[in-house]
Amino acid sequence: MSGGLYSMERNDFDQTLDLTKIKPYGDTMNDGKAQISFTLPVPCNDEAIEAAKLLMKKMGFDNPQVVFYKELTPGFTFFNCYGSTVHSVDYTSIHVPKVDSTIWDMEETDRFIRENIGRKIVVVGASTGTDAHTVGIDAIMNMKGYAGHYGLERYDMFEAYNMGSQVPNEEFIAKAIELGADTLLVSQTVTQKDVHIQNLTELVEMLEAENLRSKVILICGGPRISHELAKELGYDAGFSMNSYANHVASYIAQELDRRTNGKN
Ligand code: B12
Repeated sequence: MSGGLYSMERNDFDQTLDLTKIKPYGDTMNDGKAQISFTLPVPCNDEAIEAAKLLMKKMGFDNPQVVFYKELTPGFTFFNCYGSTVHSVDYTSIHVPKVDSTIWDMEETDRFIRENIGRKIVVVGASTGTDAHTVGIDAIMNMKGYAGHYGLERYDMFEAYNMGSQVPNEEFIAKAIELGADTLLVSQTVTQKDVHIQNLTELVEMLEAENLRSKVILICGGPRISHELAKELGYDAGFSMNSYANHVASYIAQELDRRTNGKN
């Protein structure tokens, strides 16, 4: 389409974007439209639908609409709702702490380790505590990797040991001592009732008690882990969704180089 009307509309549309007050984009800029899903612990009936809409209003959504609902099991109703949020955020004031390293591919990282560390880096990883999710730690460590990124087992210059899931912190530390690990990789997926915080904190405390904390690069990862949270909990770095083996591998190589060779 080459009509002037279309380009004019695009122009008007773009000019309404104010990065200090961003809202969800639905059909038009600043309409604030969002889709929310939740379950209410009440039977599936008209009163449940009304309750869902009232809740949406209390959550700051104008014009709430229930677009899908279904009984999950007697006494529980699942909802998909749409609404326009009245809230906005100042995008320009946001600062997100990030892992400080240059991201390399597998070959570059191997070459860097060979030239600057001069030996293989020993990495022990596990999904610890009660956490049974293995896919995240496998994605980072397994030979075949994930989404086109080979895992640490594939690297020439990493000695990678994946202990799997539901590994108690005591066993994890014992393995790290046995293998003389340079780096520990912890995966935490389940965050219900803050179980990940307790578990991640316990590991740091146990490492400190063994006088090991400062001797290892301690890294955690998972869908709800951020670098900021990881630092708060006493870890050196945290990795979240869309992170791959080469991200963590480059970080480990550069961090170990900083520590071993005193570089900044
Ligand atoms: C598969 C799965 C399961 C399987 C796990 C099988 C297995 N062998 O792993 C089973 C059925 C066992 C399971 C059980 C449970 N699950 Co489950 N599960 C999932 C599911 C569908 C996919 C998770 C997954 O594999 N993602 C793919 C991987 C590649 O992504 P990832 O883990 O985020 O990993 C990436 C990054 O986070 C990062 N990363 C991860 N770890 C690490 C570590 C390091 C060191 C680094 C650097 C990076 C890194 O790198 C990875 C690649 O990018 C999710 C929902 C979803 N769609 O995500 C729910 C989900 C994770 N499960 C959930 C829940 C609640 C449970 C149960 C508690 C359910 C129950 N009531 O019993 C149990 C818990 C069991 C236990 N004791 O842990 C919730 C978690 C909610 C929360 N925040 O707490 C989710 C989100 C589902 C939901 N929407 O409610 N689950």
